Amino acid sequence: MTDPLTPGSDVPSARTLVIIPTYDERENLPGVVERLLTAAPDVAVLIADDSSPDGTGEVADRLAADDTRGRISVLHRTSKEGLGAAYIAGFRWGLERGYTVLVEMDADGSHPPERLPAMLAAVDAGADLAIGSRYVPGGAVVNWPWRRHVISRGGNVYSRLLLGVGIKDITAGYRAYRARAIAELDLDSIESKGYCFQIDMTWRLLGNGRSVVEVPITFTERTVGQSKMSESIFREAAVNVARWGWEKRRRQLRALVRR
Ligand SMILES: Nc1nc2c(ncn2[C@@H]2O[C@H](COP(=O)(O)OP(=O)(O)OP(=O)(O)O)[C@@H](O)[C@H]2O)c(=O)[nH]1
Ligand SMILES: [Mg+2]
Repeated sequence: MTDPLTPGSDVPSARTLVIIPTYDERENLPGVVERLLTAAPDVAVLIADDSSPDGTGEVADRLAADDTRGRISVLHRTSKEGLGAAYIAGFRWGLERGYTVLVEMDADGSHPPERLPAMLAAVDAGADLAIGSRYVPGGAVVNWPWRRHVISRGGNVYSRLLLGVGIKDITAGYRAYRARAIAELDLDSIESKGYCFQIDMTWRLLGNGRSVVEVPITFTERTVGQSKMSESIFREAAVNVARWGWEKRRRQLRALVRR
């Protein structure tokens, strides 16, 4: 039912929480939050900081204190546990407070906040997950060396082939989820840490029959701060995707034999 005081409050995106995980993003965070709240002034923001040595947590506290509308909260976590764990803590925080859309966004400026309204519109139109995608028509990547293109494209082709799904940018980290689709997951069982977390989440949603759409975005590589991409993050994704693909084939084979 529509709340007469808040136009449009009957759509899921009327209660959106944007979760921004941070580790050493002191220089990037204020600009990203400002762009976000300009592009989408009615969202709430949760900064999930893993006790960054560079003082990002204090920068986040200051941003929260300065926002006269009280839209910004900070989750101070005690140790660096990876992107996946920070998002899971953020999801729990958002679900407990009744948010109906949960958004993942990096703090390094790679994910354009200006595209968030289009992603939220996709969820309001019925999608359970709207992925901000680099690899659908209209999407792009700016400022990547050729090696990063190869790794990212290769990771997507690998995942598409092994998992048998049609999603073009399954590793993307810019996402808007219908909160209900996350609430039905067993969050405790998600162990993926790096960008494998994104594949893991997508795979689980698809397994639950949830709908996924891709909304084109232009991804711009960070210009400030250090990337946290590492070989172990890459390996985690390669091994897990192969395992999930194998488990799927085994299930299909078993079903065939039983017939
Ligand atoms: N809380 C928390 N945030 C993290 C952790 N690792 C990375 N992040 C944040 O997650 C976001 C993505 O990390 P990036 O280093 O940009 O990784 P990436 O986007 O996969 O790699 P690049 O494209 O090279 O930048 C950024 O906002 C990071 O600050 C972590 O262990 N804990
Ligand atoms: Mg990045």
